[in-house]
Amino acid sequence: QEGGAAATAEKTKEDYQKVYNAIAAGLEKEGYDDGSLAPVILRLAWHASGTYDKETKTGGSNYATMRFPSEAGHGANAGLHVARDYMENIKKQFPWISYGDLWTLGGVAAIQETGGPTIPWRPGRIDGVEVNQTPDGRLPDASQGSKHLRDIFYRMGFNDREIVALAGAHALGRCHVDRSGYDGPWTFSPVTFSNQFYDLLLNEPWQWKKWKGPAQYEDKKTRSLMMLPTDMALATDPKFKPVVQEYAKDEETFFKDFAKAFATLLELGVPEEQWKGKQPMTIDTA
Ligand code: DDH
Repeated sequence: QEGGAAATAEKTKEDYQKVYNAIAAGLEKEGYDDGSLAPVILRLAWHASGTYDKETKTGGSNYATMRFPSEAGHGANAGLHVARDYMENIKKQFPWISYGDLWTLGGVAAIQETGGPTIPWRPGRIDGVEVNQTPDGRLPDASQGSKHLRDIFYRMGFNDREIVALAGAHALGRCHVDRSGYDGPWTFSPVTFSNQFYDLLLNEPWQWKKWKGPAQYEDKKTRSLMMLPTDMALATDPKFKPVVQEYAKDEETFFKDFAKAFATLLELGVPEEQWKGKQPMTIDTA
């Protein structure tokens, strides 16, 4: 017997480590943004998972529905073809892995390979069909404030502390005018995972950027960094702010909380029986 269920049932940690290593091997890319594909690959994992709605149990990472034109075309997903195209090459080398497992494993690689915490991860997602796509509007809108953040993240099942922890991913990457309309990186080292986002958010003086683009903040001193209105909401909301202060001071606690919340995010929408009793595993850095 070749291929099919029999072949996928036998996969071990070593098989997933090989996929991870292949993803990790190509992350560095001279000439692209800040020299790494890790941020955009992380964003793919997040947008594939963050569509989850706990009431209807729809959306999430299970079906990898961003493969289909409708969901790929949602405004929030602009630019993520860069990450999906990269993953397509990995899929050719490991055709047995589901897209949901592949994309979420990419998120794990993006965090771990840029110096972030170890993210517990397990395989079990299956490829869905077009009717599994979620409607537009499930991912956060950067122009809004605290209420919107809570509406969006409570819908996924997260609490206030987890909202703040997950937002620390903006230590990585940047905004692109031709994707979201916003412009610039959040931190001075956008290819290193750290707690710098919180420190800058609290301790830099910020001002509204004067430009024709959407309302965003820039740092007064260098005018090279940015914050979205939703990022700034974390520093002003009375419940979010103490957590921002805690993470700005204590990177270890941030790493611990981020790893837990991000691992949960990556599993949203996957029915329990699909894990087949398997516990999350640890994949080593490449
Ligand atoms: Fe984000 N994010 N994000 N984000 N995000 C953007 C880029 C990146 C929001 C809006 C934007 C999370 C939360 C939020 C990453 C990871 C995560 C951009 C710019 C916008 C806009 C896109 C572009 O122009 O290319 C908003 C709003 C929220 C929120 O309200 C909470 C979370 C939870 C994560 C995560 O990974 C856990 C990453 C990485 C990027 C950088 C992408 C890149 O190409 O670089």
